[in-house]
Amino acid sequence: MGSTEDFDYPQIIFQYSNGFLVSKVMFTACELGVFDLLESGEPLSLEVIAARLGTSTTGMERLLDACVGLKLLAVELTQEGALYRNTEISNLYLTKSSPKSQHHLMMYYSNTVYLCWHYLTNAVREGRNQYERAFGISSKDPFGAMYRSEEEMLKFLAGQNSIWGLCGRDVLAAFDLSPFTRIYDLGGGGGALARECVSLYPNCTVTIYDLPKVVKVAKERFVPPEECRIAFHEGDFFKDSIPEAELYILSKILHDWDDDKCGQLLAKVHKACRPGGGVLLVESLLNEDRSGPVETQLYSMNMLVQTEGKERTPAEYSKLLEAAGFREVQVKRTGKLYDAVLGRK
Ligand code: ASE
Repeated sequence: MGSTEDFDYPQIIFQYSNGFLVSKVMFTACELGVFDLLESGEPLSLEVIAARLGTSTTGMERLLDACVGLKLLAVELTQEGALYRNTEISNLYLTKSSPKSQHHLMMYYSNTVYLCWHYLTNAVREGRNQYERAFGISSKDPFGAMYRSEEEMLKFLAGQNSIWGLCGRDVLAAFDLSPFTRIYDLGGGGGALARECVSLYPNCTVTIYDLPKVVKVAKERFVPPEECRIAFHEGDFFKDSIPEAELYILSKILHDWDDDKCGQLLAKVHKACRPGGGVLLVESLLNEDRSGPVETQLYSMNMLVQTEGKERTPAEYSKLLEAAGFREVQVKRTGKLYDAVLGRK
């Protein structure tokens, strides 16, 4: 990096300060349905797009141009004027109907996560989540707050599900899980990871263990009934019993809780686990020296504003697992957002 760029003109500072403007442009284009409208491939004019989406032309022109700058749209000048179309990346990831769609995650970030981040300063001062300030609801029970309405719960579950379309295979293939046939996905939510698991390992059955209201919407909205290798178990894994299984998947669960709660949960899982079985943690891992990856550092801040947890290093997860009685802890980084840690009983 040249020193001129670093110090005479602080490009990176402006880039960072514009970060939230960039996010909001992408979220807004998703929310208004710009990428869905352009999905067919036929390029459309500003006037047609604004009319079809029921927006002003003044606002839509600004939004479309900014999306072109961000490479989420492409523009071409023709005799009839400017025509806009999706780029390959927006077609794949930002349209609702694509199998790899991240649309629901974008909506969750835009309408929930964004509001909590408004109070990041308070979160750092106080060391706790900001549900009270952001939504006027008690933050004592983070999932009571996150699932405060069926709509909020659906947005969260759909958002989480979309991530497994991108990272699910990698985290499940990080270790050979074929010896484990009876698997419980604790806090399995919308079930997308369970579906990846039964598709990758033909001899396993996966039981999604989650709160009754989560199981209800998972059955109604996310897991088709013909998926006969997926079962459900309604319960609260902190309060209710955990049935015996060979493998427990805890995917993005420990990052929601402090060390004390993680210890309680892992001890309970260890007790329930068949000898020779194990536990698979799916989490975004910090480097041992906490120097990165920056995505994980940012997610850890998100856990501060939204939950009681944090992102951890492999050594921190190993320590939690070993304290609960698990051994032979192995860590596999996938190179994507989520990594895998396996412990054995
Ligand atoms: C949780 C996960 C999330 C609790 C709150 C959360 C996310 C946002 N808010 O367990 C998802 C994190 N982001 C990605 C890309 O996975």
